[in-house]
Amino acid sequence: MGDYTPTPADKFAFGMWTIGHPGRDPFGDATRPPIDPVDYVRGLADIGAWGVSFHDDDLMTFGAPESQRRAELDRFKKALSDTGIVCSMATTNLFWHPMFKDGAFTSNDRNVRRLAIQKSMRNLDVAAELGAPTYVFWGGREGVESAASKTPADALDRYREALDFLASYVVDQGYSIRFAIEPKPNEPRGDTFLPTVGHALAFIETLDHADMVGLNPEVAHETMAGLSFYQGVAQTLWQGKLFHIDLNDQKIGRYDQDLRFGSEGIKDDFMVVRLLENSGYDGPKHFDARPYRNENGDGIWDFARGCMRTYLIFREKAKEFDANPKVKQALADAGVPELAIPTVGPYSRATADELLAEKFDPETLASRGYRNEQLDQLVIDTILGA
Ligand code: GLT
Ligand code: MN
Ligand code: MN
Repeated sequence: MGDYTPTPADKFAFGMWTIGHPGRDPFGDATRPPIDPVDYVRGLADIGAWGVSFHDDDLMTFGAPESQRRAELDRFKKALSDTGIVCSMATTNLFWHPMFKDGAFTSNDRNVRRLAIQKSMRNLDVAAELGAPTYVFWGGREGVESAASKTPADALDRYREALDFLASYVVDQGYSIRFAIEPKPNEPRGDTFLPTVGHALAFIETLDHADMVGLNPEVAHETMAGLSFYQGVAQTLWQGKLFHIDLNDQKIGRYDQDLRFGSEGIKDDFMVVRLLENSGYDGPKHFDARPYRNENGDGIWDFARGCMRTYLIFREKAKEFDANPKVKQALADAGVPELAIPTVGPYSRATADELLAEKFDPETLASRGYRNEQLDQLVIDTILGA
């Protein structure tokens, strides 16, 4: 058994709003003080993390004079260079200020929409300065409570217009930044546009710079929608669109809980880690979670260490699973390798005729057992260390 101590080579990253979340919720005020961004970056380096991500407003006071914003940014940059923590992702806060109450890129107010694009352009400049390779778009306020309040096709047109404009801005400025859309079904809006991985993947295909745009799926968000995060990430990888990932945890059917990674859906989480490790995914393992509201002091760092530790445990378990001869046999018994064999191959008149002439015995086919119970028990045995 490893000691599960993370190192920067593991590429673990945390958002500025995660470990430092003050514990505010819809029913109660902050339970702990904010952390100075410089202390935050030092803390990340101390626990063996590699990267940090930020919203514009996490670093630079919204609406403050340019000189103040520059000073705030420079302090942060110095903390990065002092510690070696990299800026792994940036994003725009398009949800906190009351002006975004009707949406940002999809607000019915054209001036709010124009401001939202301007705010994103300004922070793309900062992202480029800090070397962030990925820019996330989480449309927190892009949605409705009253379905009649927006024509969905117009909202999607405006969403696309914003992303097309911003992608062209990135190209025009010569930045090496890719976009990652983060789907979420609801909260804070009653219904959100681009609610799931599937909706977002389909939307991306309509964009001018579709090749520059991928996804940032989040465990909690797909789980809220009642979907398997594992299957969502798998299809995202299959489509070459896993540009970033938000790891956390969530009980199904609840509000967005943003729990410590690996603390709830242990089986799906194990499968996700195995998938990421076996897929060659080389991006950040980014934790978008927050400590329990009743933590403070050391407790918030316990939370951060826990996210990474559980990932590393799953990584070791995944290797153990794949190396286990019993698992290899169980995979074969389940027919897993058989699914990798093409069914009919490319179409030709000859392959079509061959298939049409083939005789199948439905009774024989129906009588096959797939030994999935045995295979799944090995997943459980591995996770539980039996
Ligand atoms: C916000 C949200 C997250 C998003 C962040 C990016 S901020 O906390 O809950 O899921 O990833 O804007
Ligand atoms: Mn979330
Ligand atoms: Mn997220």
